[in-house]
Amino acid sequence: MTENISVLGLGLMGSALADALLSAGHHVTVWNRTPAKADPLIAKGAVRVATPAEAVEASPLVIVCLLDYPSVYEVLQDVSLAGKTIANLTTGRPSEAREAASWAVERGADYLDGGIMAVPQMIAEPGALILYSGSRSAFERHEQAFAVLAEPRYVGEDAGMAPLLDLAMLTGMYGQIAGFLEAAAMVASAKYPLKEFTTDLLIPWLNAMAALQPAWADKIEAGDHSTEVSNLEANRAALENLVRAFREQGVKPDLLLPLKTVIDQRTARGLAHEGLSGLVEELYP
Ligand code: FVH
Repeated sequence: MTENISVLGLGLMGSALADALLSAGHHVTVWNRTPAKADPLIAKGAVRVATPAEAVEASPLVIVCLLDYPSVYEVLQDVSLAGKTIANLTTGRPSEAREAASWAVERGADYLDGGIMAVPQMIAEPGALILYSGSRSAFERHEQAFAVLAEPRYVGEDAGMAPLLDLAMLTGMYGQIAGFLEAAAMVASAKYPLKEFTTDLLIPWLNAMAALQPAWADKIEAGDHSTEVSNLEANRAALENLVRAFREQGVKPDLLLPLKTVIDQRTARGLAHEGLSGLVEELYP
C-alpha cells in the first residue's frame, strides 16, 4: 500500500531511507537543514519542503534521522505533532529515547524509537535490521513501510529498549573487533599470512565459540555460573600466558587486559571454580 511518508534529515542514512521508500513507490516528502542534499531524491520523485513543520504536516508517518537528539529537539521544537507518528531513527541512549517519547506523547504524537543495525549501503538489502520500540499500535500501522527499509523488529513498549539493544549489539561488535585486532597484531608480528589466518582459522573458531553463547545466556539468567568446560582459574592462567606471549612477541596486549583484570577480580573473591559467565556479576556496581 502506498503511504505518505516524510523524512527529516538527509545525511547518508536519511537519504538512503528516503531513497528506499521512493523506490518502493511511497509518496515521500523530505526536509534537510542543507536543502541541496535533497536534490538526488527530488530527481527520483520526492517533494522538498522548506521547513520541518511543512514536512510533518505532509504525512501521518514522519521518519527522523538526524545527527543526535539535541538536533531532533532543535528541528521539532516549534512543530505541531498532534496525530502524527514520529519514528525517530536517530542514534541515542535509552534515557534520551524515553525522554523523547514523553515529549512527543505530550504533544499528541505516537512515538517509536529505532536502532538501525545497518550502514546506508545495506538499507533495503537482505541482512539489514531496524529495531523499534515504543507505541505498538504505531509500529503495527506502519510495519509494511518499515519493512521496505530493513527487517523491522518490534522489541517492546519501553521506547528505550531499541536503543538499549542497539548499543548492546554494538558492544558485542566492538568486543569482537578488539579480539580480532589483538589476534591480528600477534599473527602479523610472526609474519604469518593474516588473511589466511582470518578466514581459515579465526572465523570458524569464533563461529564455534559464538554457538556456546545461548547456553551462557541461560546461565546468566539463572545466576548459575557452574561450569564443566573451563573454570576461572584455568582462564586466569590462560590470560596470564597470553599476556606474556604477547609481550615476548613485541605486541601490547592492551585490548585484552581489561578482561584479565575482571577475571583477576572475580578470582580474588574466591570464585575461581566458576565459569566465565560469572564475570557478568562483576559488571554491576
Ligand atoms: N551512517 C551509518 O552507518 C549509521 C548507521 C547506524 C545509525 N546511524 C545514525 O543515523 C543518524 C544519521 O546518521 P547519518 O549517517 O545520516 O549522519 P550524517 O550523514 O552526518 O547526517 C546528519 C544529519 O543530521 C543533520 N543535522 C545535524 N545537526 C543538525 C541540526 N542541529 N539541525 C538540523 N539538522 C542537523 C544533518 O543536516 P545537514 O548537515 O545535512 O544540514 C544531516 O541531515 C545518526 O544518529 C547516526 O548515529 C547512522
